[in-house]
Amino acid sequence: MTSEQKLQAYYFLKLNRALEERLLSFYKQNKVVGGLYRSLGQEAISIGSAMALQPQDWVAPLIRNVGAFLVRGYRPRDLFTQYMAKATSPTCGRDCNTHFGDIQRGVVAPISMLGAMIPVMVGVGWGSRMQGVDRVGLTYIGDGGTSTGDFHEGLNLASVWKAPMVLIAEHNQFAYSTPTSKQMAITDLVDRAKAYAIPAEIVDGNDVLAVFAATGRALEHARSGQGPYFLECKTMRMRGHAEHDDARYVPAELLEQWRGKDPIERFTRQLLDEFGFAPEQLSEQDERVKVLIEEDAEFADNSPYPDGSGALGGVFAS
Ligand SMILES: Cc1ncc(C[n+]2csc(CCOP(=O)(O)OP(=O)(O)O)c2C)c(N)n1
Repeated sequence: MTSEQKLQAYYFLKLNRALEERLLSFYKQNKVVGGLYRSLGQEAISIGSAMALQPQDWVAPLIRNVGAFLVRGYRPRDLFTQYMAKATSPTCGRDCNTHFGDIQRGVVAPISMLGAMIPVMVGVGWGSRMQGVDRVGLTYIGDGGTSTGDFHEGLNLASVWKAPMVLIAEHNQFAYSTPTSKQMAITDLVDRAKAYAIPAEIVDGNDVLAVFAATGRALEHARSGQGPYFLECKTMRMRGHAEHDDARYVPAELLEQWRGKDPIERFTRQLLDEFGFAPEQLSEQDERVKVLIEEDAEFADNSPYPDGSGALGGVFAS
């Protein structure tokens, strides 16, 4: 990363976290429709990977990839209004949370079925190749999601066709309340990719620079016609599955251990101690985050709910 990119990464990490903290307040005020799924402790994965994409690449972010939406140009207000089902949201209140996208921004709208976006993004990569377009499809999966049929079918197809697809597995130790040890008989998710002859790397998911660099390698590999690439980002889910889940099944020592590896605190220390940034350069970014979050939270809070009569608009192609 250049110095400019490092500051940008810092900005997006802080924006990602501040956005979710503000959403938590809305949730406690009963203003969020449905659950609130957070990426606390995992922000470096979304930010580092999305920043490595080229403008022409397409990404399908999942529920814990709010950061990827931000890097692709969405504003906090888009997430606030989606979570609050407001008429001003990207789906005009028809759908919630991260179920939205825009092909113009290279964001493919995800659906909830775990693994389902993998074959879709294999198709994006393969279709682009057929059209002679330089485009890689990138998506994410949780550790639990790597046990689905779509994951295995998607990876197999990608490998056989050498589709330009990058898959980032966020190994955050738990699939809802199921620890990885009760989910699979292997320790590292990369073994699943290797079974399909897909090159795979284990990455420190709490290190934004490591994620950025590894995603760069993965994209380069896919872009050069060598086929898919798999990254396993080791991390920890620092909240429950969603805010309704108090995660009492997670051992306190495990959380404590990971608290010391917080990706934002760690990157901040690096910027100051290792890369020589001045504290004022970071506080300038903090101020930008604060102003934008306040402005967009107010926008979302004051936005109306959709008018029921328009519910069917935009559902079917005309
Ligand atoms: C095919 C499928 N099965 C079950 C679910 C319900 N479900 C949603 S998230 C989740 C746990 C996901 O765990 P993991 O893939 O590890 O991701 P994480 O939540 O830890 O980020 C489950 C079981 C679903 N959405 N899709």
